[in-house]
Amino acid sequence: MLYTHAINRWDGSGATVDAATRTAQLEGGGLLRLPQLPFAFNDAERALLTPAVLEPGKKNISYDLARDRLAGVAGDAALQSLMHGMIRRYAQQSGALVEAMFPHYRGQLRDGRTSFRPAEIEGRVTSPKKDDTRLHIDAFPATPVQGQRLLRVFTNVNPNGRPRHWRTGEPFETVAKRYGRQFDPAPALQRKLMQMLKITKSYRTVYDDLMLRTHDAMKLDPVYQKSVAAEHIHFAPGETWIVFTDSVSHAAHSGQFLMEQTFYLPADAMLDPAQSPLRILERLRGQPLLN
Ligand SMILES: O=C(O)CCC(=O)C(=O)O
Ligand SMILES: [Fe+2]
Repeated sequence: MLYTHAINRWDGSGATVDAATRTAQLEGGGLLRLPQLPFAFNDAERALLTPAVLEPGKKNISYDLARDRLAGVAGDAALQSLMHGMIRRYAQQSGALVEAMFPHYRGQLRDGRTSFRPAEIEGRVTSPKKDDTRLHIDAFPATPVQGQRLLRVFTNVNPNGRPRHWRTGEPFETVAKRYGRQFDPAPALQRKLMQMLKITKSYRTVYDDLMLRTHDAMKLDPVYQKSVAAEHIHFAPGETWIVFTDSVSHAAHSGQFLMEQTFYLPADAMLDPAQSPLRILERLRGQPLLN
């Protein structure tokens, strides 16, 4: 479901519905679209709008607000500093936005990575599992979330009027019934070893394992990709959108120049934790999954 909101400032003002309604839309698997919330680049920062700012082999520039660390930028100190200021501002503004829009989550959201994506998606060659033009739910091999939600804010910053073309697919519970119910997770010892060998940044729980298998199975199933009901969305430059990408099936087909901020939220901090992928999978499989 797509819900359009009139919010037009990063402090959340311009809203026409109350916070509980917004939060319920988000938790129910909705994508909240804010067509009047652009992210402004100043005159100097417009020089950053080129894939030439990427280090060779990288598709994103990434920033860690907690550590104030920028990665993936090719360029001299002046360019690094310009990039740093721009991406840090996006991290702070998107943080202020979600705090204002979802007061229920205040104090519970943790900042994840911020990214700037100056490369064109269409025609990019990647391995099937890394191919985000295929419908998927987000789950990352090296970064277990241990049941936490992945809340993400995106803004199209394309300077040439080009939209970002997405598709969104079926609800999480339907995806989970199709895939997440059938897998046997890897043994705990193997997952423990992956942590010890630093293949994963923390312990990959059964939940993380099942989410990753679901992510891979979706992407590796060409019949599913072709036949599943999905809605096309074209986000114009100047639009911002917010979605739980661990539960909302999505694919990004084309577009260039995007800002993105990830937040982690404990499942139990939701208004309705029963709608979290963790609780849905636990219910379908009849067992706790954070082991
Ligand atoms: O780059 C995009 O538009 C979205 C790609 C994607 O699947 C994601 O960031 O989770
Ligand atoms: Fe994704």
